[in-house]
Amino acid sequence: MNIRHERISVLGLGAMGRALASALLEAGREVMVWNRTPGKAGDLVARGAREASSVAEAIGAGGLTVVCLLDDASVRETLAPAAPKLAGATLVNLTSGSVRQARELTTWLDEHGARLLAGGIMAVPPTIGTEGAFILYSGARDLFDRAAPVLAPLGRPHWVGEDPGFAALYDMAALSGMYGMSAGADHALTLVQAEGGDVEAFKREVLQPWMEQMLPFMVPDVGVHEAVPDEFNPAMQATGLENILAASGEAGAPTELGGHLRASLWRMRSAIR
Ligand code: FVH
Repeated sequence: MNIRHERISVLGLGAMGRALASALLEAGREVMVWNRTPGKAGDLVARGAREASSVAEAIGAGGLTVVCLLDDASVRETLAPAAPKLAGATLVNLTSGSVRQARELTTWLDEHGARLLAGGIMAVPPTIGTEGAFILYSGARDLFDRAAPVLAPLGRPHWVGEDPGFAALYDMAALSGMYGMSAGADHALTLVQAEGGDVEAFKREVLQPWMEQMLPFMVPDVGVHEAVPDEFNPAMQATGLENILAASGEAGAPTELGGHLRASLWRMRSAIR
């Protein structure tokens, strides 16, 4: 197979779908695009993409079909009318969804004679195709081996197993980690502002250097809650978390913003008992 000339169809031209199609065009791939609402393909067509008039036409163009829509329901809604044309097709679903949804879509496509490589994008539209971007894939290894070189311009391909649900599993888990950090930063700024601190100086001079200092320890040292090591001193950490929650109460921060603190407190208290 000539990788450069592998045909790729992209279903979905939202912010992410457009970034994917753009990176593929940039890498010299033959790209066909489709979007539910017309009028989003103009710049891509000007750069050499062909616009399909139907989902079936896009899937029938041969090669890989990358699906990047809002959610699982929109994927099902989009693929259902094209079901009779799916036999022999290879789809790569980069739409966010759950483990169960990925497994069920694999089964449904299999029943229609098509194969699925499930994916999870670890990037945002502006970072697609840049050095840090990577994409999780799960499903049959031979599918991954075929698709990875073709899709490499989107971000480093990383296979996480045969179970089609695993790309979604690792994607959701990694996002949970990211939102945890973001919630922590959000709560921190709320406290500083509520008590009259200089938010910009705090961000620049305290929060960012502190988070940068701790990040290398956070992931390697974290464990599941049953196994908080003694050297973590869970009793000390529980007292510390109670202090932060008390400070949060004094500052009048919304209770919901401290959810990550209560989760950590629960974890430390569980480890003490
Ligand atoms: N953007 C991001 O930062 C994140 C990064 C990580 C991965 N996500 C996931 O990527 C999927 C698409 O996200 P998006 O950013 O492209 O989202 P939108 O710009 O909102 O575009 C949504 C597209 O989905 C189409 N669509 C929605 N509903 C339907 C439907 N019922 N039938 C067919 N297509 C549908 C929509 O079409 P239209 O509104 O233009 O007609 C857009 O093409 C998503 O899973 C993220 O979680 C992105």
